[in-house]
Amino acid sequence: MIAMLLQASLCLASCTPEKRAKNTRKEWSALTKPERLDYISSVLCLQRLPSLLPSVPGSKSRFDDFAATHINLTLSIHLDGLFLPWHRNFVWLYEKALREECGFTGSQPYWNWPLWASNLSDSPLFDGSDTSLSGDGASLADPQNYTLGPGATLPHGTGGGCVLDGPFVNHTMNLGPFEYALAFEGILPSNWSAYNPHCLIRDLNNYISTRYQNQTAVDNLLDSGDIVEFQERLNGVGTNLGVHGGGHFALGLGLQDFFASPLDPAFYLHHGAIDWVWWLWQNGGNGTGEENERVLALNGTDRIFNPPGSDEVTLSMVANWGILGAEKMVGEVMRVDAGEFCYGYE
Ligand SMILES: [Cu+2]
Repeated sequence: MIAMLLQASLCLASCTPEKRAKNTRKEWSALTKPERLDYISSVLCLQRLPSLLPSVPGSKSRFDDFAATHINLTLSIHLDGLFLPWHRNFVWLYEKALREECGFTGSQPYWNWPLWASNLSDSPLFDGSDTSLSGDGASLADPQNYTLGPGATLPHGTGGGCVLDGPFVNHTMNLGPFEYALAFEGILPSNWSAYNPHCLIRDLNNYISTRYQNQTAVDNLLDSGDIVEFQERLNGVGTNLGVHGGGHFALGLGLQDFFASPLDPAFYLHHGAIDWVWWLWQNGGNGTGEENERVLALNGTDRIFNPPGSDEVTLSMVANWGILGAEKMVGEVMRVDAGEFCYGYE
């Protein structure tokens, strides 16, 4: 019955190969400079548009509305069964806002981690030029190691302070920051919506990206035999950061913030890449469409760390994106060529 309902709703919009080809998401370096500038100016526009979330004092712009929604839902959308489908629609809603509210004419780009893993500041994404998303932060006088857990630390990178150059040098993060441990304790602070302006920080960290973002790690992820294995290799186990955590940690405390990381525009290229590898993995299964068991494969609940008592995620579970977009069934966001989606990757 659910499958039939999904089938019916998915068939409403027809995603032809031609339509999909026009919506091809590319790695940042594959974009022409005018395409990069179009994306950057659209993000800057979203950062200027007034917030539609008056209940969140710290959300000052449409750009902030996305981070505020993510903060509010953090404890249900990470390290669980909702993680992949929720973020797929989140990035798509962001792309849609860039297009519809800021005149963006391209497709959401992504960050192909292994290309730049050994030298992040060489990446066209983080080289600090006008066609980057800004570069490293100022180096700190007394940089501290990052703590992953008891006895587990990682070295700091080359920055850590406010970004020094590029288009987002004046971008202000208006919400947070949140302690890393809060997510593990399952706590959303009661003052999460407070206005707390601070600069955009970055700490480019080649040690972390070399370790977690290399081609072997990505190949290993794509070799996962089932969704359980895929999620483990994506998110890591114990103090292994996995490919997902690696990308967050490799950019410093801003991206390490479980709650407020979408305040850095780089979030959407990292999560564009998460969506890209999920799509690659889904396509690696046998059969086409929903006969391919990977396409609708889910694992986990609707609560961080899948605690007992939380609800197992199913295709008919309804997920929400706050004011960013309509509620959807999880089954409506599993395919990039069905429902409201019609995009591909190259
Ligand atoms: Cu997230």
